[in-house]
Amino acid sequence: TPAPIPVASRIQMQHHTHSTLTPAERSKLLLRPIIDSADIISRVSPIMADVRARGDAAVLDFTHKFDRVRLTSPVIRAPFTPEAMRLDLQTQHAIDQAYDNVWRFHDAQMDRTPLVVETMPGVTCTRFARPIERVGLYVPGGTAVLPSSALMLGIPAKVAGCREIVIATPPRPDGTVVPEVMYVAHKVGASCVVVAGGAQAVAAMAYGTESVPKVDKICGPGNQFVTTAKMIAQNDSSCMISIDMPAGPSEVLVIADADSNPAYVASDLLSQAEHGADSQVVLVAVAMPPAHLAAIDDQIHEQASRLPRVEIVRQSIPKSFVLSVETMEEAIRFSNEYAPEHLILHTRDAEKLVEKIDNAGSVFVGEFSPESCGDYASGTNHTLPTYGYSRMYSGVNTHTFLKHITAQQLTPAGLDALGDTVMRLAEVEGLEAHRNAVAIRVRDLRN
Ligand code: HSO
Ligand code: ZN
Repeated sequence: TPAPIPVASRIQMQHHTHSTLTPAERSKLLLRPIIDSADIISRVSPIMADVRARGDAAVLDFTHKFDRVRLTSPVIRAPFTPEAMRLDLQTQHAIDQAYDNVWRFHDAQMDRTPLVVETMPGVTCTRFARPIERVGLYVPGGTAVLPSSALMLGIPAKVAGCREIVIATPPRPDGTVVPEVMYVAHKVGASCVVVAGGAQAVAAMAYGTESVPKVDKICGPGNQFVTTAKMIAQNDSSCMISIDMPAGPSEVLVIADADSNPAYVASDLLSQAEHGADSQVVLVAVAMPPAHLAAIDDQIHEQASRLPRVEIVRQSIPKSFVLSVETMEEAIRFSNEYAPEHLILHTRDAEKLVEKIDNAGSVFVGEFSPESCGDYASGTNHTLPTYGYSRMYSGVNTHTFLKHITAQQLTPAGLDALGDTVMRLAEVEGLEAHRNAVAIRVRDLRN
């Protein structure tokens, strides 16, 4: 038998048993780590103010300072050169297939037919969608290159019909942008790639610079600086932009029962844990025999030890936890309260549980549906609400890049029929001009 692994180096999640938790302990498990937003705001605000004041020069200075690259222009304009997007065939094929699936799913979401409702005879209300004209898509760099994020943002923007798509992403040490991102930028028809990251990239797209187009909406994941910059820009009426959603570190909650495959469960937990030291990973184990739980623990340690990003996992896994519950109802209740970004169901009859899910960014049903497929290529979007925001936010989708306009048309008979109601309500509110706008017409109609 192999020597036992020293406790200190064992990569292991914390264990809790639901039935022994106090209400306070249970509430604590539902919380995410608190982010010190005041500190981040105080660091991000001056960067944004500087980009707003000095434009390109400020962006280039921050890129020099934070990415250690001296660029001559912060923008690569389309058409992009073949060299900038040169890929091996296998990578290109993988991107193409992912593109097709994500396109298919997001194209099906497109709102092409106006809604027309005659609410009463002669009163017709309609609603129709229009693309947001100019959008800025932030594609993170950092510890991993993420061309998949360019796909997940660029495809719905293109399906929606946005007139200008701007992609921002930090440079590599040599000052170039990874060819995978350039290739996706080309496929989605981006007008330019802003070669900058962090708050400076968000500021450039929010305020516009000499070379960076000002956009109407900024979408995409990012670290706390990017997220804070998006929030600041959203609250600054001088730039008038909206954002997709607030964002925190990436998360997964796995519900597994005694039927689950320990190796598969561990692999899913680790695929999330490798994202960052702050990744949130939760396993809710339903009526699971101790030996089964131990097998999952062993798999986590063994698989993690072989990962190139084991040092990240070593930080995220010990902050993560397993919660043992007795019933599936308890598991679902906990998951709905936690409101995870990703929910994976490693249970018997997983598809029957889906209707009980009230809060989650995206659900992965059954043991052959790893989160990785949704992260890259099955068709669903991977830009999802974290931090419990799946209670009230949807993930990025085609509607993220659309807004709806309503319209109405009343016939003379319709106005005659509705007029008294409107006039009475205007009277109640003491708004005589409102009442008059109807009265002046019905007087003609009724004479
Ligand atoms: N799981 C991440 C998305 C991603 N994974 C990108 C791999 N690349 C947040 O949903
Ligand atoms: Zn992922």
